[in-house]
Amino acid sequence: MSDLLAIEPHQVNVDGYRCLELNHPAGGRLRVTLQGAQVISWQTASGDEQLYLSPKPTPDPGDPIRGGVPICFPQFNQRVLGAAKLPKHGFARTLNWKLKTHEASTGLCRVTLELNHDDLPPSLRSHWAHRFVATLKVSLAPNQLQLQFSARNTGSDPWPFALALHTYLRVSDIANVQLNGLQGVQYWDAVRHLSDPGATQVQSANSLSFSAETDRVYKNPPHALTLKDTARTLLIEQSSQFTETVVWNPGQDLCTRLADMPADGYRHMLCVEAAKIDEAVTLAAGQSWTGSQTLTVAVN
Ligand code: TA6
Repeated sequence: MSDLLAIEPHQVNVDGYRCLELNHPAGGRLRVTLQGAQVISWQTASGDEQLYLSPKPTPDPGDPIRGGVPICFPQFNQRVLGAAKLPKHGFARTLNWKLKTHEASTGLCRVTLELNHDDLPPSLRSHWAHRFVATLKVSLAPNQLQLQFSARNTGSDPWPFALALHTYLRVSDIANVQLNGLQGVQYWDAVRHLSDPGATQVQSANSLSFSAETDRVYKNPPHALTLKDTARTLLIEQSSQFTETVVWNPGQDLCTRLADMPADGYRHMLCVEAAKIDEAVTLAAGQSWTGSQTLTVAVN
């Protein structure tokens, strides 16, 4: 492909993290850390940042990065895999992934990163002995970001996993934001019913706005939602393999207790997460699973 060299990803250091940076020939820039294969920055051709990244450092090097798109795999929170003693939100977000390939065509540039069982330190292998390959394809097009995650069982025994693309969207102020498209969808409210996962409600209004801590798991949501902010509308799509959408904002009180967030950080972010968490996926030997989230910006 003739323009491959022109948009080859180069390595940059952002706040001490090794990142791959991709610049789209038509404008737009993407940064992905090797720790966690975490997209920490996505700017559209206008130069506007679309993702939230906390300006506060993490308490310790190697801790999860607060912002961008953390990959929660093979566990979500500490909820899904029961007895497996895995870190909160799994191990994928704190381990170093490897760049496998990069591709380019006129409308799109893409990097593919990979993590497999050999990347796990012995302390984790004792809790997760399964053989796997996890792949993240990150594609940048004008005004569009797509993340496609795949997991493959390369061993001979089946194993289960949960997953979320824990996307932190940057917003002008959480008070200005409406998330549309969830009307009629059943959800579990983790703020009100943490100890009762069976306590579900139905979203009555089409427009969801945010004035306090929000942590909800929407079940069988529609394929596409829209986020309306003052200066932009964002289309948020997830493929059907993701059967839940998690909506999270810590609100003022919880935010002050998060060591890696500034006190007003909650005002500038909203997580809308493509998730597979109500039931774990079980992969038989040789089997794969793939799902994607796509974000498209339209200016108001
Ligand atoms: O996705 C929502 C959630 O599970 C919340 O309950 C909250 O804990 C959030 O993720 C962030 O988790 P973290 O481990 O990154 O602080």
